Parts: sequence; structure tokens; C-alpha cells
Amino acid sequence: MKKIVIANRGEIALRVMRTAKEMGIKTVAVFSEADRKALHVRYADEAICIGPPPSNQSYLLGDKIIEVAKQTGADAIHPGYGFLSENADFARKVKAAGLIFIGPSAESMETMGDKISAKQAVSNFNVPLVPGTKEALKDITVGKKIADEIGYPVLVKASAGGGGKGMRVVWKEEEFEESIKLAQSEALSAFSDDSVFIEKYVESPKHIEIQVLGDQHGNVVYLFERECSIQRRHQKLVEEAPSSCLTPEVRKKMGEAAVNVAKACNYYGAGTVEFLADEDLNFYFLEMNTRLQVEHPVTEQIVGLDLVKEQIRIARGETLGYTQEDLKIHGHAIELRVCAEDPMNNFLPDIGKLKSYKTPQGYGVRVDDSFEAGMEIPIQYDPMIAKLITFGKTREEAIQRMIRAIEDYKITGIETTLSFGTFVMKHPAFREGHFDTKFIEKYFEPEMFKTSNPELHEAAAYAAGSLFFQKESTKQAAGESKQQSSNWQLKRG
Ligand code: MV4
Repeated sequence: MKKIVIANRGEIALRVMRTAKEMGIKTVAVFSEADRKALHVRYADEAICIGPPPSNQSYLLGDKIIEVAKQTGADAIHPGYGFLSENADFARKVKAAGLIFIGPSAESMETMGDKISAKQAVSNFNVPLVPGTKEALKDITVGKKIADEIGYPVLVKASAGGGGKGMRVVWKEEEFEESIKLAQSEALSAFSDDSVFIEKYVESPKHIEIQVLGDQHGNVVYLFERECSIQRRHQKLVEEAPSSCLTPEVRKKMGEAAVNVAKACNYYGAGTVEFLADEDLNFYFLEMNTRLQVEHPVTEQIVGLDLVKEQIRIARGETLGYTQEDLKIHGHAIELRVCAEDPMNNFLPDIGKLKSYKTPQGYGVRVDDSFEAGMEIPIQYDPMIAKLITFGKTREEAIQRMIRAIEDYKITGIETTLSFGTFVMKHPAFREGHFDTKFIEKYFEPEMFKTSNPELHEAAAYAAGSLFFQKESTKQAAGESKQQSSNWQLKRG
């Protein structure tokens, strides 16, 4: 492999190019007209404009990107995350053009891309699943019977859905028929596929995912877990590795289950197996993401592997060269997604120019970004400006370092999620590891930190803390039967 095309933009395009450079591989950037001055364009050995700003006229044009690879004499394509990264047809076309797709096979992507087929694929591989149906629901009467057996509340999910799209909670039988019909019509318009299935609804779960790596010779290992429960509308904001709540025994069981998921679809490359975990650490397979994920750096920091380098080595046909026993967790890493969003204003995207931009430095701090002072944040794409990653010997050290790094991060001109990061790091529930996917819904109140004064941040965190304990005790008294919020139906714009 001598030259690769990076079919992506932003921080991930740069991140892939850095590793390629270290491996002596030349890089070709593709870019839209909105990204003419982008850093990934400058960093690459060559760069080719592929169209106007909208992704469907640029970064999603698979055929055009394959053309670029041929034109420039590249021998492989790295898709990054998002865009074409989980598009099986694209992977197939890349291969048919005599190029290497740096990722899994089109078949693995297809099996895992559909939730029903994913569940069926793993069903003989000793992987725990949430009680529910393993086939698309056809008959309302049959569905009702199954829902009764499982017990309410149940969750209706679109088989083609992802990231929470096309999901609906059904609290009682009277709502069942209407919910199924709504979910089906939502799924049909969003994915042109109205297949839905039902599962027992796990309330307030933790979201824990396992990073796996497989080579093309049948070897698969797990690189431990990432805790990704701090999210809003299915958009993760804080991720960490390892999780503060797993025991070594559960970690091993989850890791082995993830390896079995990978084996069930003959997986090679880097992939992530998502699990839900309840309070008692019972865990259930949700889905597999067949790409490199945004939050992969926290795993890199604790295992000491460059995941892009591993992806490239695997794509070249090399063997992993290590076994599960060789892999150990070293220290703790936390990632904050620094997005151009205003936490005080419902996390709405904040557009504009970065008037000043200065990243934090020093031991245990990593910033993966793609901006400089004076640049505009393009509105056509994801509002993520950077990923701020800190690591330390212990979780406490990584948290303290994150608080310091956020303070040292100077961004003016736009609102960002940096202040939200401080709120999380100082929150007692986060510090004690008592949190789940409802963290923001339960504890976040923007008024609490309407200031950049660090002492008031502290006060806000204490206020949040006492509120937390207050809420917990009233909940226990009331028997906790909070209705689901409207977040389920909201889609990220
Ligand atoms: C669930 C669930 C509760 N019970 N499945 C959301 C996205 C998609 N990957 C699956 N999701 C969920 N599936 C059952 N049976 C709750 C969620 C869920 C969630 C999962 C992971 C991270 C954040 C979440 C936020 C809300 C709901």
C-alpha cells in the first residue's frame, strides 16, 4: 500500500493522514468547495475537489471518490466515520475497482447494518440479547401476544434504524397497535424499509461498547470497553475507557461476547460492539458499528495501539501479531467532544467564525481537531470542532486533567460544549460513577453554569450534587415511574 485516498474531512481525515505518513504511505484528500481552505486539504500530499458543499454532492459520491483513487494512482481508500464508512455498496465497488477498502467486508457490513439480521447472526454464538422478537413483526395480534409475554414497557425498533431513529416505547397494551403503525411509517419514510421488531424496554441503561479488532485470518481480540452513557439525543458528549462500573469478571464476559459477535459475521478490521447494561450489570447486545468510531482515541490511550495503523495492517492482509493475553489496560482516558453548540441554549448549533483558538498543551492531553483561528465552522457538516482527550494513571487524574485542559482551551467567537465538560467533570454523580444514559436529562440545568467563573462552576456542581441526592430520595419514595421524554422522537438536525 503506497497511497491512500481519505474519503472524509475534518479531524478524522487529518488523524488518518498522520498515521499514513508515519507508515510511509502517501495521502490524497478529497474536499468539497466549502473545505477549500481546510487543514486536511493542506496536510495531504495531493488534494482533489469533488463537488459543492452538500455531502450528497461531494463526500457521499462514492463513484467520484473511486475515480479520484484511479486518477491519482492510489491503491486504497479509508472511509473514516460517517459518510460512506458503513455503506456496503461502496465497499463492494471499491473492491471491484481493484482497490483496497480499509474496513470490513461488504458482507459483514450488510449483516450488521440491519438489526434483525444482526440478531439472527449472533443467535448461535452465545451472545446475550434483550428479550424480544428475532423477526420483523407482521401481525399485530401475534405482536401483542409476544409483548404480553415480555411484559410492558416494550420498545419498538426499526430494523434499518440506527442511533435511536425509528424507536418508540410502548407503556401498555392499549398503545401497542398505534405505536407499531407509527414506527412502521416512520421507518418507511426514513429508511425505505418498514421492518420493525420489539424488545423489552430497559429503562435508564448504561451504554457500554467494546472495541474489537479482527484480521483476515480469523483472529479476533477485544480492546476492552468504552463507557458512552453521557449523551444527548443519541449524540455522545463524553466517553471514557475503561468504564468505572465494570468488574474484571463482567469485562471479560462482555469482551468475549463482543468477540463472538465479530466471529458471527466473519469480521475483520476495527469494529465496535454496543451493549446496554442495567444496574446489576446484566448486559445485552444492541448492535455492531462496522467502522472506526469518533471516540476511538480513549481506547488507543489505554491499550497503547494506533487503531488506524491496525486497520491499515489488517487491510494489507497482515496478522494481528498479538493475542488477548498480550492486551492490558493502562490507566484511564476521557474524551470530551468539543462542538459548536450552545449548552445554555438547548445545545443548538452555534455557527460563525473562530475569532481566537488556542488548544491546551502538556502531559496527558491530546487534541484531535482540524481548525485554526480565523476559520469558519461550515454549517453543512457535523458541528464537532475537536475532541479533547486526557489520560492519567487513574480516573481521578484523568478527570482533574480534563478540568485543567478545558480551562486552558481558549475559544472565542462561538459557543462550545467546553463549559458542559466542566459541569460533567465536577458533578458528584459522574465522579462517583453513578450515571447512565439519562445523566443529562436528570441533572443538567443550564442556569447552573451561566458563567465562566471557575468558583461559580464549583458552586453549580455542588448545587447539582445536592439536587441529585434530593431527586434520588424523592424518586425512591415515589417508586420511580417517570414517563419517557419526548427525546425519543427528536432527531438530530
Ligand atoms: C434500547 C434501550 C432500552 N431498551 N433497547 C438507543 C440507540 C440504539 N442504538 C439503541 N438505543 C436504545 N435501545 C432496549 N431494549 C435504550 C436505548 C437508548 C440508548 C442506548 C444507548 C445510548 C443512549 C441511549 C439513549 C436512549 C435510549
